Amino acid sequence: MDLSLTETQTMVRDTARAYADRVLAKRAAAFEREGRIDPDVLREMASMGLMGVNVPAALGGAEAGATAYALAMSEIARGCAATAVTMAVTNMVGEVITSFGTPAQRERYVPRLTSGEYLAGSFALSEPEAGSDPGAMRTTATRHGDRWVIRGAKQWITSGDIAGVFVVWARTGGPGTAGISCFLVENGTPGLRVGRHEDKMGIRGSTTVPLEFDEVTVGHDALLGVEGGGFKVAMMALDGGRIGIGAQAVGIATAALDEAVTYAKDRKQFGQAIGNFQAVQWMLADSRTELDGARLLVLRAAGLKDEQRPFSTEAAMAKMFASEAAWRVTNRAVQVHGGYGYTREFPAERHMRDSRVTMIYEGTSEIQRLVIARAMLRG
Ligand code: COS
Repeated sequence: MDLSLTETQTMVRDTARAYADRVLAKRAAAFEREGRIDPDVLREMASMGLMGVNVPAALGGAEAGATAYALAMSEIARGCAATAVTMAVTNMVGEVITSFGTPAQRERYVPRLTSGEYLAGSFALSEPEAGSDPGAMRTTATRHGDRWVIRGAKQWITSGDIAGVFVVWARTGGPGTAGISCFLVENGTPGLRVGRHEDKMGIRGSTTVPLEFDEVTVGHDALLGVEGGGFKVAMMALDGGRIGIGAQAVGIATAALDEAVTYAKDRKQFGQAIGNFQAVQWMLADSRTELDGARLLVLRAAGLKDEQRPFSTEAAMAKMFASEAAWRVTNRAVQVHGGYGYTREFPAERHMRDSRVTMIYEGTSEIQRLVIARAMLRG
């Protein structure tokens, strides 16, 4: 098994790593305090190819593949988890339009996402009554001649206030997953109303908003993929998205563990560095091992995606394991810091709060287990 990286993968990782160290790690606490990410940061990331890592160069992407994307995602998350999720969803939107869009849709939207002309893309699937079960969505799109009228509400929409384009799922047919279609809706379309920011536990620099669709009218050319095929578009996009969230969890945990190691070497109690105590060493050793396991699962899923082999189950395993490992690793990092870990003086508590959502968004850990078990039992 060859775990070495290609020249392109190394270059993309190193670009993201340098930017995380030079800019993001220093500004993450301020982004959290202000509840927003500096738009110039998002534009700079686009100019470095980070908003379309796995998108063709012809559409402005880096065309570097899924593994390079996962590596870059971990590095950006190591610097700032909120910036990383903005990048994750924007990349996912760029990829889904590239995969399912018509040539006109691709040319209209993808270069705007990859260039930073749009600060972000948004993925509008979840609803107040349809989170883990998107097949129960109530938002509808009704055809009137050559136009579609969208009515309903979406919830938990990452970057919904700054996105240039939304991928929106709505019911165009009967009940269940087969009655769902997917549309591209531009920001500023009349009737699309953005609600107030959610007051979240973590990733507070990334905005999360509800959306209301009050007779939002779009042309027939806004349909992404085939009528009734929207649910599969969502599932396939989420398969790739889950690699990104697994990679984000790895990045957050890496930051927390690095800080725990530094602290364990510096902090003295009972006349010596606390890193000399076995109780602390075991926490560090467990964290390092779990983190490497998480990283390998993420890279395996990304590698399968690069080889265009099935990766749905592997992506679910990577996301579930990495997000749960990140929770344990960040929790231990707080513990190593003792009383200081519980204060905002050290970033350990932010990493712990930031990591928590990776067990929830783009499919809860419970949904990942369901995906994994179903595939086993089906086989
Ligand atoms: N790729 C392609 N197609 C897929 C797929 C995938 N990964 N997963 C399911 N499908 C297809 C199925 O093959 C099925 O097709 P047919 O009707 O042609 O047989 C269709 O989609 C419906 O699948 P299924 O019956 O399994 O749907 P369920 O309603 O049981 O839902 C889960 C399956 C639970 C996996 C899905 O609802 C899910 O992922 N939920 C979590 C949603 C989520 O992540 N939300 C977060 C939003 S973004 S923050």
